[in-house]
Amino acid sequence: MLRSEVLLGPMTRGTLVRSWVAHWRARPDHEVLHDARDGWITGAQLDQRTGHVAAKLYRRGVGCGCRVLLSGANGIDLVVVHVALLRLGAVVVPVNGAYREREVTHIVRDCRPVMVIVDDDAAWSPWVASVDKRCGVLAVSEAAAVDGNADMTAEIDTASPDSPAMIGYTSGTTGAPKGAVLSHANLLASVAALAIAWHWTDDDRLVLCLPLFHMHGLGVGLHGTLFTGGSAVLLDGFDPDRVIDAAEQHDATLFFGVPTMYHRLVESPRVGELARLRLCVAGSAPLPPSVHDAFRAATGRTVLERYGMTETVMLVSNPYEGERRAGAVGFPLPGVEVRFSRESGVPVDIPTAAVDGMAGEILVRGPNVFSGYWERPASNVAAFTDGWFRTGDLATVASDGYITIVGRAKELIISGGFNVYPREVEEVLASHPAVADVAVVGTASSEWGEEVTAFVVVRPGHDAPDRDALREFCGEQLARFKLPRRVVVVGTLPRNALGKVVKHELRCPP
Ligand code: MCA
Ligand code: AMP
Repeated sequence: MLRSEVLLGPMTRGTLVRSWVAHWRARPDHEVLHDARDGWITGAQLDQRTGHVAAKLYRRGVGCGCRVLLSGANGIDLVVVHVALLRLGAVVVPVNGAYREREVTHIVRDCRPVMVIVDDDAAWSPWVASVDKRCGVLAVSEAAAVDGNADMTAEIDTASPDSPAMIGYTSGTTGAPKGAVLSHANLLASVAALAIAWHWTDDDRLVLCLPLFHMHGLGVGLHGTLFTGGSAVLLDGFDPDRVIDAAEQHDATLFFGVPTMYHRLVESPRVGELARLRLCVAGSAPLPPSVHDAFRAATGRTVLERYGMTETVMLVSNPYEGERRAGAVGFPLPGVEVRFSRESGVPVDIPTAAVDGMAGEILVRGPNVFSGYWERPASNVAAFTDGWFRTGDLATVASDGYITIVGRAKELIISGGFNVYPREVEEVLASHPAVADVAVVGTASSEWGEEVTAFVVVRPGHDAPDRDALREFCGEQLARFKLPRRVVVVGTLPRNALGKVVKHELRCPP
């Protein structure tokens, strides 16, 4: 048996919430989470408050297996509601608060939640009602409040490991956002592997500014903190000074961020102060080696880059001990198996790929891997081959086993760690009266990694719309991070014999 299996086995029995509750009861006075409004909350307080909120939500109709959309700024209120829902056995559907009507109604229509809990409940109420009038809409602050009814009880912490805990909306390799269903066991296995790989313990304290509506902030940052029994300082947004101040004031040991955050940190004159941290982890998009090197030069700390996905949580990581190689993502995490599909159709394992050095699509299997997309039987057939999930990411393996992501076989732009599906932006742009044809691609950007760029063919008889006009038009329907940062007007789009746009032939003017 592999060492990792020996280590991972006992840690992954039970469910995520039961592992958290065990910590809170073992160390009731331990300060677990901090936010600027409420200060620290202890394990005992979290246990009591999440139990109370679970009972309150139960009385409002949220039961085991019910889907609930959750969206809010990072803070203890949001965490209390998230944990309460998981303790109830409800299925949390985390959603970006920047989403507009089109994006929200797609998700509501798709997963049919019984309740939507969101910071901006006034804005979202009519959107939700336009799909389902019976679905309740509640502000996060209201849901998280303790309302004095001490008699409230509900059956909690009884969800089985295989029951669904979260549905994360993502595009998969093609198409519109669909819900990746993750079980309690999937989420537990993921953080158990990270605790081993990153030597993450109850002595650690994380500065957590990643949004809690994506897997990086939620499934890694928050769940890992609660699983290890450590603590986290929650920041409601990213700013280099706030991260550095929080690390100092709270004696933090860990920071997790997307490459755009590291890009901004290395530009701060104070970045050297992050030398106090034990471990800095990057992921969600490739960390440019120049940023990796600049961070090390300024702090003496070597960023540990890892690779993950909503459907699998974390997959591959640079080693904690040993070389953290710039530009590479490292080795499969404990319990995770990786292989590569090849054009021949015959998949190869890591040693074979390390010998031939050829790129292939990463396939993955393990206790962390989701079971499929919500109500998408056709997508699920395409997403799995012989039980292995197709990531849509292309990688090579070096002779010493380090995996490097070299590209994507899926249509996806990653801007500042947020995913943008070109088709979604194309559909909105195509509905503009002056746009005859459009293609959206990601172009290289030192700050954002990739920038949303639209190539537009103007409809005869119309003036070419400028960038700001198109952004405002799209902003009615799409979250602002999806709006094109560059617009290039072209005469025609290059198309192949099947009429499909040949995107790699699109070139931005210098
Ligand atoms: C904000 N804006 C963006 C982005 N973020 N534009 C493009 N790409 C972005 N990522 C726009 C806003 O719409 C706004 O535009 C303007 O920038 C300023 O907004 P602000 O909120 O002040 O931006 P910021 O605070 O500077 O945000 C940058 C950020 C943020 C902190 C890097 O994007 C962020 O938190 N990214 C992390 C995303 C993440 O957690 N990804 C993990 C996915 P306007 O002025 O027009 O309104 S999970 C995943 O990928 C897997 C599992 C994995 O491996 O981790
Ligand atoms: P999401 O769909 O938001 O879960 O984003 C997952 C995708 O982010 C992966 O399929 C990769 O394309 C990308 N990704 C995550 N981490 C890395 C990394 N370290 N290097 C390159 N790409 C990454």
